[in-house]
Amino acid sequence: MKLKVYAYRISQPCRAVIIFCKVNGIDFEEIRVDLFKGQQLSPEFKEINPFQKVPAIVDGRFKLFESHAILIYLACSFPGVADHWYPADVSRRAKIHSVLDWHHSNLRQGAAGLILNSLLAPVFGLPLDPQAAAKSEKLLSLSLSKIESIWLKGNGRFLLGGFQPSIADLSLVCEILQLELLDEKDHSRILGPHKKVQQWIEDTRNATRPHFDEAHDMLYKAKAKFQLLRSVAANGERESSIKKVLLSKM
Ligand SMILES: N[C@@H](CCC(=O)N[C@@H](CS)C(=O)NCC(=O)O)C(=O)O
Repeated sequence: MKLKVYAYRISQPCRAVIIFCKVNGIDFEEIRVDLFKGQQLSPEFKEINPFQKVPAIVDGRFKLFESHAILIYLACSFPGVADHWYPADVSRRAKIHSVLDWHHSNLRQGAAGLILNSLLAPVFGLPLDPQAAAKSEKLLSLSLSKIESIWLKGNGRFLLGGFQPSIADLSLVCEILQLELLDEKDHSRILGPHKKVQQWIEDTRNATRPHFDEAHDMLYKAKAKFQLLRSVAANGERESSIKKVLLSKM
């Protein structure tokens, strides 16, 4: 039976799983769970992930959620996945786990917190929260500095000094790509100072082409919609307009 991937491509961990499957020739069926329509809350999806979040997979009778666990499972159980994605060497593996664990309480909190509180909250029935957005931006900027000074400090092109990407590169780069939804000024304020991060994003994109751009297509469409919204909506209308714009077909 074909692997099933439950995903919505606006979600960064979903994009990481989809890109990984495509780059490694893993045959899968993508099942869209539209977060903007609340499909993750359906009783059917709750049977697959009781936490009602994407991504999740079903492989035969085996169900799994949490993108990092999914990437590790796929790397270990599907033949033909190149070693650099999740090396057999125990120390290199452990270093990858160390980056992935750090990611969840640092980069992800910063980037996802910023986008949620400054842009997406109304889609989930929540108010925008500029104070929470500012706090998230601080954590995000600090996380980007740490990535540069710790994991990208050597001559390698990828995290931990490698010349080929691992699942950690994919997970972290997909997280950062959601910043595309910000307006140009905020995007350059945050990413502009981090030249090594910018180069690493490009290297990861190049190493996973054309799947990287294809998986991000929905994000770029949402970006274009937000740009339009910024140019037409006065401040007062913005929150209700965000929801309308994102619920229109992507
Ligand atoms: N740590 C989880 C995060 C999963 C997650 O937060 N998914 C979000 C989309 S990025 C989601 O499904 N949100 C829907 C909701 O919270 O209702 C992973 O890496 O898979």
